[in-house]
Amino acid sequence: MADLSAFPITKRWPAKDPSVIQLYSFPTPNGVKASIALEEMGLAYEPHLVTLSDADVKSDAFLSLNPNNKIPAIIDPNGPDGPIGIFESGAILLYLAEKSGKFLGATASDKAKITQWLMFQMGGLGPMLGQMGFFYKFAGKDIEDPRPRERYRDEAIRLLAVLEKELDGKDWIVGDYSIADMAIAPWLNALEFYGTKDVVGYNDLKNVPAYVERFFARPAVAKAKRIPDPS
Ligand SMILES: N[C@@H](CCC(=O)N[C@@H](CS)C(=O)NCC(=O)O)C(=O)O
Repeated sequence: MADLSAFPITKRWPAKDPSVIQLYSFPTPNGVKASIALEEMGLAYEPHLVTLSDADVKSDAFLSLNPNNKIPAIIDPNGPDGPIGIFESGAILLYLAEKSGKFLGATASDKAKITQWLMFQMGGLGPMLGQMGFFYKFAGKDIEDPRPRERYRDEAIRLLAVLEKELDGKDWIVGDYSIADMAIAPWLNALEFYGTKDVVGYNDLKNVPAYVERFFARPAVAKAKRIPDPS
């Protein structure tokens, strides 16, 4: 039986089965990337609900696994050299894809392209849409100066146009479904939550909405999008 006692987080969120991957998350676009990957790859795991309140993500227990106080994070008791903790959703996707041998492309070129689009999400799509959400739905909406709102709106529109073009004639962003899709599609879905679909002209697009629908119709995705159960 794996011993996870070296990870202080397991005191606050105890592992029922320490022999399987421990997931610490909340079902946001970044959080569900990890649960979607675990479900799609058929890896055994145990989800723990870590809310976005300071009492959870900024607790000493959570910071011991992710000093950057953000979900998702995992512990793999069966890492390459023994138990390993990992944070940053993109790093988790790459790690799980390498571990399972799935969704990272069949060739070195596919792998490079999948990594490229994963980075596009991590460095562009996610941060820009997240900031747009702040300025349209959350505290930023009360700021009178329209420039931050317009800046993130315009960047979101530009990024959506990039994806609309890339997805022309394709079901998935690279080849036959990959961790790049697991990163990108949950973020596109966040436009609904932010109430910004009209603002960015989402319904005037063709390929992007069809892609998001295709993604959420996958049984593993439909299941994982509420893991860990927030209720
Ligand atoms: N780059 C990080 C971002 C993760 C992130 O922003 N997580 C948010 C929820 S989507 C969070 O935990 N926020 C809590 C906080 O910042 O206090 C990743 O992709 O894992």
